[in-house]
Amino acid sequence: MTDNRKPKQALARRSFLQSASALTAGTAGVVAGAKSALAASADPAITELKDWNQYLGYGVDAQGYGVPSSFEDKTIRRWVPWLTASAESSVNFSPLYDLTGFVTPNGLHFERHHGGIAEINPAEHRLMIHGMVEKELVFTMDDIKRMPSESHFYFTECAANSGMEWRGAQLNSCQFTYGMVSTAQWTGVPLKWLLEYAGVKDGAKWILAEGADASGMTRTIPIEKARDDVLVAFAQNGEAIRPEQGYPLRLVVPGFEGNMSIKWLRRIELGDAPYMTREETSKYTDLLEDGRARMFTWVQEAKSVITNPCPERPVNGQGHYKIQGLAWTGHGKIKRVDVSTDGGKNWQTARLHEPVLSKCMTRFEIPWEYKGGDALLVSRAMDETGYVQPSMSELQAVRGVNSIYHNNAMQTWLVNPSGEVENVRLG
Ligand SMILES: Nc1nc2c(c(=O)[nH]1)N[C@H]1C(S)=C(S)[C@@H](COP(=O)(O)O)O[C@H]1N2
Ligand SMILES: [Mo]
Repeated sequence: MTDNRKPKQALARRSFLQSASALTAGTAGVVAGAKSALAASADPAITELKDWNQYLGYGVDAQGYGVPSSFEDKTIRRWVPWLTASAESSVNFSPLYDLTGFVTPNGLHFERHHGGIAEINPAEHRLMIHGMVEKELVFTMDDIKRMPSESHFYFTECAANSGMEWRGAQLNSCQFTYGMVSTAQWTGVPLKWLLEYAGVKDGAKWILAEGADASGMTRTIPIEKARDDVLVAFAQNGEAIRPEQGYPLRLVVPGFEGNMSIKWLRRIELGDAPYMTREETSKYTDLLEDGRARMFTWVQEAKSVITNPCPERPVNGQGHYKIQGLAWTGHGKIKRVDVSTDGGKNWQTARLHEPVLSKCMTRFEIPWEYKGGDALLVSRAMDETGYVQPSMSELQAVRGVNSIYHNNAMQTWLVNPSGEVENVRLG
């Protein structure tokens, strides 16, 4: 992997045992709950001298771009080959249970493409603004980067996240049922400034955004939203947007269904009526019981999921754990998350990790003692508008069971006596 490996040389042994025992004393309260704390003298991880403590490590990274520890090679995106016809029009799900905080590392952000990942040379990329504007504009990437910019943390969730679960628990997996949501710090130029340069003509009510990929993805966005918080982003978590996230330029439409955040953005047209594209008529509509379909259901409503424990992260015997997970809402900030361990009979309010940001994922956490037997873990998010995440039966009462999109119902994980965790439906 690296080409600057040197023969290993013995180093003097560092005196690290003292600091190890000081650490144990400092965390005694927490450790008291641990199942079996080995005495230091009986623990080979402490008593045996390891290679990494005796020999020089590798030199500075010769490849120029760091990668995670080789011990973390199971922390990866995964896809379900039978779910879609091809890898070019597919989904790669984020491993939510291996993440901490609320930022999704760039290599683990979920991916959803309709025509594969476009490989765009930024020198040949342009953004055109035309239609009902005073002057039509064409921007190079250099033009965009010279303009004033802003950085914001926003979640992106595909409207089809948890879409397989409408009629009952399907996949026994947190990754495949919830992994189409991710959060990044996006840097770019607020779209409202570009629209100001162009001069919006009276009567312009809608914008059409179009991607430069093979799918030529197009979506209509109301002008009020375009003039609010939409970003024309060129960076993601401090570096250029990754190819799979829309390099070199994408739209970020905070709080709205992910489909509207057009990647590989090349064109914005202003008009006086919605454009009724495929992605907002045939797709991304919600078929109701009476045969009518809801359209333009943009906002991703409050939703939460327990990421640990979960089917991929079972419980290892009785004892003290923390239940943690993620909550988000397209309407602003998460106000509260309640957690139940008995299927919703009793609830406790979880602690939210700061900062709690608008239209961004929020991490919640609560201590839990598993006393054996069956436990039914549920989380319920509430947002700053007072909206409370519904149960599946409440959601089905208004939407029926034909929908694919916008399933934000509460999720239940059943912890069974062996410690395994199962995806179950409580109603
Ligand atoms: N040009 C273009 N933009 C696109 C798509 C696409 O296929 N092409 N997929 C959309 C969908 S359905 C979603 S959910 C989000 C996913 O963004 P991500 O791949 O960065 O997670 O991008 C949206 N933008
Ligand atoms: Mo999507």
